[in-house]
Amino acid sequence: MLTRRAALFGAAGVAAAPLIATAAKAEEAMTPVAAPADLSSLKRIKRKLVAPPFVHEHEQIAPGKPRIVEFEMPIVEKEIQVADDAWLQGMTFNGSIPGPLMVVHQDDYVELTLINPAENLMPHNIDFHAATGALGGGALTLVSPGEKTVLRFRATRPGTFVYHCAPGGPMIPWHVVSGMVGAIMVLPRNGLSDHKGNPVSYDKVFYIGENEFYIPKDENGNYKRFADVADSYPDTEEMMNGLIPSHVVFNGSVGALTGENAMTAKVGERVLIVHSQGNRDSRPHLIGGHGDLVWEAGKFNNVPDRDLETWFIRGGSAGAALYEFLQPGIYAYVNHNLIEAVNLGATAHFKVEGDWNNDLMEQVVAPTQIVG
Ligand SMILES: [Cu+2]
Repeated sequence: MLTRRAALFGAAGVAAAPLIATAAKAEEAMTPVAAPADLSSLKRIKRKLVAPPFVHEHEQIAPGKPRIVEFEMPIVEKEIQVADDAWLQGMTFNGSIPGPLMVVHQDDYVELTLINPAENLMPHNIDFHAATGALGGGALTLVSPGEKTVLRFRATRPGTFVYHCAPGGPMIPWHVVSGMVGAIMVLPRNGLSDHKGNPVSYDKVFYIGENEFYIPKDENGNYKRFADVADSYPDTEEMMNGLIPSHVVFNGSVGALTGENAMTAKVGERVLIVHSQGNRDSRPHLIGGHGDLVWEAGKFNNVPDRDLETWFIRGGSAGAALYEFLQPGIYAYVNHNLIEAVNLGATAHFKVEGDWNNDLMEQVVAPTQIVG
């Protein structure tokens, strides 16, 4: 049985996973010693992050030379209701699951102030898959409750990339499956290009973060509810190690993007859907629609796939799909493991307005009784 202290500081975890802990420590020991970069000639811009599926204001084509783009993110530990009968002791970037989508252009500098408020219990950090060196910034950003830090990195590669908390040992998967994962989109300076290299733009962008949760049940079959994150750790870890999630959801809870919370679009609008999964593979599918252009691995230097029915999101990555809606209606956007979509929660809705096109589809005879 793990003590609360062991859960807090990862002591038991270090013993359980010596290789991971050693690897992390080796990197952490390499403190950068070079002189600070002089970026005083660069313009700065502050971006205010917004909760997914929405995305902060940004230009698709970079308006000038590379800039320093400033973001500020508090880490929030809080209980989150993830279904009618289930609660998660969540750990979040900026208070949302997933963390907010950050948008910059290639060769911009991302300058993040990461804040771990004193009321939190856990040390946290951030590993940007878009960044180079020092565990993606993880080795330079470990903050205990009551601390903050500023990390700057140059976004050299265009694409959609995951960021996540990675504080060492078994704390890494636990923090990720507790919600500490988000994404950054690094746009090419001239914006996106299609399969022929021609410019392509989007009318709307939505960010869908898929998370799986491992919420244990009690002897009566009810989901257990815990006092705080540390209290939740031993039982949750046991459930995690079974690798069978209790919930697979988009944007933090069952129904977060369905019904009244559906994403909206109009016929003729091109919608970019960024989809991340920090820990586990997924296979997004838009029922009744397609992916016109899909950067399945999310990296915009690669030629996008066309006309996809379902695309694959590798665990630990974010992909992007562009689709022009051609018919009105409610579209379900699902993880096409349909057990996960329907029974475990991984369904979102798009509500699309506009005129129906009978050339694309028409009900020739409505369902009726067979006579004779
Ligand atoms: Cu964390």
